[in-house]
Amino acid sequence: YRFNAALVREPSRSVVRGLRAVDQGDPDYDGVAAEHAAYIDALEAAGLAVTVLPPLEAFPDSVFVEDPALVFSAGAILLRPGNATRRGETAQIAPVLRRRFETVLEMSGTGYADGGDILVTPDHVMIGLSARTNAAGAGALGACLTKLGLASKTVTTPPGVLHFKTDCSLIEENCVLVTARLEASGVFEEFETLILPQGEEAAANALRINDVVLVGAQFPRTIEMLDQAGYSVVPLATEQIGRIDAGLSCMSLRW
Ligand code: CIR
Repeated sequence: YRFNAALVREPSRSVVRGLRAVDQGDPDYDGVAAEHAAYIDALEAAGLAVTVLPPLEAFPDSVFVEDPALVFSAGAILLRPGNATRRGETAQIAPVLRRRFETVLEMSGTGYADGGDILVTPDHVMIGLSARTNAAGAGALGACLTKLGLASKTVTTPPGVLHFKTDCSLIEENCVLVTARLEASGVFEEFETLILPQGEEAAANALRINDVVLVGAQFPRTIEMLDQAGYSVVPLATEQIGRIDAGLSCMSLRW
């Protein structure tokens, strides 16, 4: 969670048609844009140099740059997103990453993987199987990670949950913020855990950046829990992007 730089993409007007599992009504474009602007401000305040890419009207979900690629200081990996409507986002972000990273790897084969399913921990990279990341994709991604000198392990996402990181985030080298349903799977046995209060599961996709933790502002009990645990919490509105199943990690790539 120690980073110097981040890449984000401005939401397109088409963001109102973004994918969602349950329709709670379209997000409002101006609302998404405001949440995104506040997110950029928070990344900068946390010490990151933020590069802002232009919007892509043809890809409603392209504001979620975390999904088509993974970045590390050692290099980047281009992913093949699990939902067909998002697959073209990789070709859009590839040249940007090639300009910045000497090593840019591509997954072999035809499997797929979304960045939202990848949790980077100090010892290994966890690859969550989900409707967006299949076994073939996890295998191909694992091979790319090996080339970058990173160990990985494949884990499972609770049924019906969009991404592995919909339900967890790393907030300390050895501590994760996690939903009770994911914690019950035993995947974080070697970690300390902070369990999300019942009813605030959607706060699990928080984002630790340097000395602060970005958390959805509409989750007061989670904010209080983190505050009491000694974290410096930055609450950010996520109500509009939340309508298209997004939280705080999805809107940036960090390294
Ligand atoms: C999607 O379904 O792909 C988008 N509406 C939400 C993606 C959220 N991404 C993430 O959590 N990494």
